[in-house]
Formats: sequence, C-alpha cells, structure tokens
Amino acid sequence: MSSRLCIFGSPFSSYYNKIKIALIELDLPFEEVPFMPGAGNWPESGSPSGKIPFLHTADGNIYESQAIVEYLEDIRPQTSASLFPANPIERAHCRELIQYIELYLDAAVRPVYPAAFWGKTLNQDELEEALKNLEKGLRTLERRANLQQWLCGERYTHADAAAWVHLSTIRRMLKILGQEEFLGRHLPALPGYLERLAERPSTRRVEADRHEAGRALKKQQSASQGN
Ligand SMILES: N[C@@H](CCC(=O)N[C@@H](CS)C(=O)NCC(=O)O)C(=O)O
Repeated sequence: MSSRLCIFGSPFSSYYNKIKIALIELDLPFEEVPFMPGAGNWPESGSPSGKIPFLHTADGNIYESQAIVEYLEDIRPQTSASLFPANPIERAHCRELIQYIELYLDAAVRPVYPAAFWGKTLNQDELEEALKNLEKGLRTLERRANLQQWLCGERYTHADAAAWVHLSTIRRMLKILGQEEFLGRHLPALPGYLERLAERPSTRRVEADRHEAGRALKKQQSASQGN
C-alpha cells in the first residue's frame, strides 16, 4: 500500500467529495482508490461500518469524514491556510454548521436517494416526510449561516465544502423527483450561494471527476446490456 494519503470511495459519494475538496484546498497530495460501500471484508479490508469514504495514511486508516477532515487539518503543510476559522468560537460555529448540514439536510433526504439516483421505486410518503424534514433543516441552517458570502463569514471553510457536496446532491435529487424549485422557494439566498461555490477550483475538480465517473458507468452499463 502506498505511503501517500489514499482516499477510498467513489466520486458519487458526497462524503468522499467532502474529503477530496479538503485535500485539494489544503494542497495535500493524494491518490484515489475506487471502493464501493459494503465492499471489503472487515477487519482485513473495508471500513467498520461498511460506509465510504475512508482514508489510508502511513500511520493507519481513518474512518468517518469529519475525523478525516480534522486529521487533514492537523497534518496540513505550513504553507496552506486552515479551512477552519482562527477564533475558537467561530471554529465551533463552523463545526456546528457541518453538523446541521449532515444531520438535518443530508440525513433528512437520504431515504429517497435510491429512488432518485439508483432506479428504485419512489415511495410518496417517504418523499413527503423527507421534504418536511428538509424544510425544517433549511430553516435551521438559515438561522445560523451567512448565505451572502461564505457560511461562516468572509472566508471559505470546511462548512462550505460540506454545503456544496450535500446541497448540490440534494438539488440534483429534487430535480429528478420533480421538485426543482424547492430549495429556492424555502431558502431564496441558496441558489446564488451554490453558484458562488460552483466557481471554486476544488468544486470544479470534484464535479468534473463525478461527471467522468457517470460517463464511465453509463458506458459500462450499456456494454453489459449489449452482452
Ligand atoms: N458518517 C459517515 C457517512 C458516510 C456515508 O453515509 N457514506 C455513504 C456514501 S455517500 C455510504 O457509504 N453509504 C452506504 C451505507 O450507508 O451503507 C461519514 O461522515 O463518513
């Protein structure tokens, strides 16, 4: 195994892309190893939860994206600025926003992802429940986040990375399920904020890689259908 940092996972995974953005933003060299959820045979391989991503380091593996982000901060080169605010209260606020995004936005809609992204049948009750919880999560985020520039103020932070990977996925899910206007209707400043995030080089790279993985998957699927 390489002594370089290796992220295991898939460019389709929001949590994987959160780590990848942190690696790019902190200017840490890394390799990527394609790895699907549930793959591997714990403890020899894979992750204890069966989830992705996880990070391989020369000192051992790290599981859970937020633990990985904190580790990357600890080992970042001196030339890279931290993606956490300098002030302890603002750092706590940044972590609070990441929790809101992951616990009250991502987790709220995860039950409908199989229908939106993987061709499973949509359960209407599940969709209604997800939208109700998503609306509540957006209200919570709005109370504490600055959507006019970056979530924690004037500087881009890990909260913005988390916001992009989860909210852009949620936006794609809503479009597929015929709810394209939902985010803008419930949080009018959100579309403009996402446009700003989309311009960032780290965002562009993870999006380009995700599109490329999508094209490769389609090609593979049509080749196997032709067999
Ligand atoms: N709390 C975990 C969440 C990771 C997660 O949910 N990963 C998804 C892919 S985006 C996964 O592996 N899902 C498969 C499963 O839930 O079994 C983290 O922060 O790393």
